[in-house]
Amino acid sequence: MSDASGFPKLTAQEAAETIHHGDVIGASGFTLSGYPKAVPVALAQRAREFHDRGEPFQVAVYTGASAGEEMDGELARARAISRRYPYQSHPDLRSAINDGSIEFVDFHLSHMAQYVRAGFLPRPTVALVEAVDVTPEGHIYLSTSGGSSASYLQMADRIIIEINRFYGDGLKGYHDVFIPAPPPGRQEIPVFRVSDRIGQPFVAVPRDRIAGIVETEAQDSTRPFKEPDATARAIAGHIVEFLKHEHRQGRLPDGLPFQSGVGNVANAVLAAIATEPSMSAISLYTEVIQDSLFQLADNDRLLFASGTAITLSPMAQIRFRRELELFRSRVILRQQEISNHPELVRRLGVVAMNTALEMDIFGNVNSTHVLGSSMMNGIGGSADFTRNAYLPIFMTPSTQKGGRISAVVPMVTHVDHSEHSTKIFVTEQGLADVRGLAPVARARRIIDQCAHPDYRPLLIEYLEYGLRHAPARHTPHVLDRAFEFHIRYRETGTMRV
Ligand code: 0RQ
Repeated sequence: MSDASGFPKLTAQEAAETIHHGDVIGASGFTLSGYPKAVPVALAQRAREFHDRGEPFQVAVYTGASAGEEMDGELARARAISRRYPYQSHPDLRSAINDGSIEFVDFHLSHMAQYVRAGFLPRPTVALVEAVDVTPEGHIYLSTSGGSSASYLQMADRIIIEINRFYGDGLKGYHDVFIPAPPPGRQEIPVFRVSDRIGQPFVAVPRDRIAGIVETEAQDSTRPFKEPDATARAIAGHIVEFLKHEHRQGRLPDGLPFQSGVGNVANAVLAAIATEPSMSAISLYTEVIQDSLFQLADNDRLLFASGTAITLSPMAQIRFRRELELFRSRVILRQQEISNHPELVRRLGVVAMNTALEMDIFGNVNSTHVLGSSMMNGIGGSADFTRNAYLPIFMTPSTQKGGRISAVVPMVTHVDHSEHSTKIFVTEQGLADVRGLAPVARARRIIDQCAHPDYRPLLIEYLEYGLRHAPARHTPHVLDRAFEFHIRYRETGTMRV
């Protein structure tokens, strides 16, 4: 049977049968949005059948970022993934990575497509993408995420498209697909305003590579947002006060766009901007557009939103579907290489707000590795933005696990964002602006403003001890004590003494 576009219409199972052990799948999907939802489930089943017969069946999976339960959960549990790049957030996939059975490489998201095109990574043999439409000439209209799909689609031998009818044609026109030329011939990427469109609303592929179409009608399997708790509200409050202060000082020009990471705290900060009477309307130049889009729009605070994915809670997806026409002129979805591009982040003057697992007194940030070895999600786009932002902000609650873990530690156990990139730190305790401060002054400010009172004396004692005993006073670390918080946590279950 064929679709109106002339391509074979397949069941998910038939599509999965075209995928073989050893294939490299370049898939759509970015932070639980716009990922394929039917074929991965059938592929997991196919892998289990192979394994039951004692035969190997594993594929490498590249995406934009994290995919939902139907893909990352199913494939991980079926032991169907050999390698996974460049970001994930599913608990079952995470545990397979941490038990060493899946090779995971944690890339800066802006690098992924270029690395694949350059041949640094094995070429995708199959592209598996979710779209809302495909035309007979092979123009594919992606669904809720851009990710790295355009590059995967252009490189793969075989293309399988899941046409998801949940949003329908209303989502057509949201994407702006642009792939930069390879160096050394590359020119500037001509985005000068957040709203600039520079490409096509579809990905064009040779039609003979489209192996078939699978129809679905399913929402992205996101979770509802929690109402911001007191900690999230306090963090958001400090950031809003700081932004107002910077504006009054003439250091924060009107019109700079914001990037905000994923999660409840990030969403709470944008919600606070939306409801603060003295803030003016803002643009987003971000990777993930979350529910705060609506709060900004409802409060007349949204100028424009550019991202690579629109990741909405289940209720917000229903609202978005209803209001697709309304938002069409105010939202662009780009490829992640463009949404996160250092050139553009620097040019546009993005104010970047990301979340840390832990930060150290000298300003290094760990966003990815618990106790230095367990992968959480990945660096994602946080460094694409932080390193190049006009103003980079890191936020986190000052403690975790009922106060047993301090987010401010003497030395982080893994460095994602070094002291050279970071500038502003926020916890519910307060905000530390360390611009221009040398390491010791920076440490005093971070301890004073951000550490939980239970941990402040321990951190001050470490710093003073270092000033007396470290080999140098510039960054007075004492190597045999630098991980004492973490070691104490491992041995006693708390970082407290
Ligand atoms: O554990 O799940 O058991 O409750 O980590 O922490 O406080 O719920 O915070 O969901 O905002 O995630 C950094 C992981 C924060 C995320 C991180 C434990 C904590 C909890 C989650 P539980 P919270 P969030 C845009 C930008 C990197 C990528 C990025 C992230 C769980 O923001 O992945 O920024 N960032 N991308 O208890 C041990 C610590 C801990 C800790 C927190 N110090 N030690 N456990 N936890 N701190 C998106 C993309 O790029 C795609």
